[in-house]
Amino acid sequence: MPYELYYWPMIQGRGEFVRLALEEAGADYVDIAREPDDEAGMETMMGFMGDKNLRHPPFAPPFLKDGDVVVAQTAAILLYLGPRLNLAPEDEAGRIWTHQIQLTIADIVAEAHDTHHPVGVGLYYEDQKAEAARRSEDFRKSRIPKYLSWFETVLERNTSSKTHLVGRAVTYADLSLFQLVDGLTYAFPKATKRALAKTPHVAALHEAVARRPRIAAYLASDRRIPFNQEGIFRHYPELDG
Ligand SMILES: N[C@@H](CCC(=O)N[C@@H](CS)C(=O)NCC(=O)O)C(=O)O
Repeated sequence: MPYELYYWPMIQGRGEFVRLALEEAGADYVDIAREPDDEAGMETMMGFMGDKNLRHPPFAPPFLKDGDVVVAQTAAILLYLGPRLNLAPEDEAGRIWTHQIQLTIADIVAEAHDTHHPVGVGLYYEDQKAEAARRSEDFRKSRIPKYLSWFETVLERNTSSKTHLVGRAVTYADLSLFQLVDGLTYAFPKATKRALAKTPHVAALHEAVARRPRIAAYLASDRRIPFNQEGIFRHYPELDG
């Protein structure tokens, strides 16, 4: 049975962290809302979310279905998939450390989203531009450097490898840090370039993940949705600097 990923079909968004793990592992999976008849896929996804018989209803996409198991929340999905896809350490301490890193990535992803929607998720960007400018200035000057330097420290302190966050083999956390750096570079090219100049291990990890054969093939394929102005990482030139 293939894994079933449920996520919005037009954006990378949070679903991308799951897609990257499935792609790196060469897993058999179906991106339900992106099937050739994507309207039917969307209907299936929305129907699933509204299913009153579901004991564990997802709050929001992404969610993963593996047989009878349904898991939502990006970090929980990766916690579930990690050992199954051989993308997490075998020991419990290593797994919980990988999960902590993923949760920290989830934190900055939420902050990146809030740069363009600081007042309300349901409001247009155009209706919160002044607040977005203030929020982005703080994000650029304080939050991007703080988070990236923490990832740099994690890489420096990994005694087994300087190109992996955990141990000596690739984990889903490495793939997610790649995606975070890719997204920040798209949204805030100037600020991210400055931060990456001070975090060379993070920059090297980003390049190393992009060169992994399955990831490189995925990035070059039409399965990789281009960044756009509907996703989490949006490029508004006025918010960068
Ligand atoms: N903490 C959740 C957040 C899920 C989430 O916010 N999903 C977005 C798309 S990326 C969504 O569809 N939200 C709908 C809503 O919040 O009403 C995760 O990491 O998966």
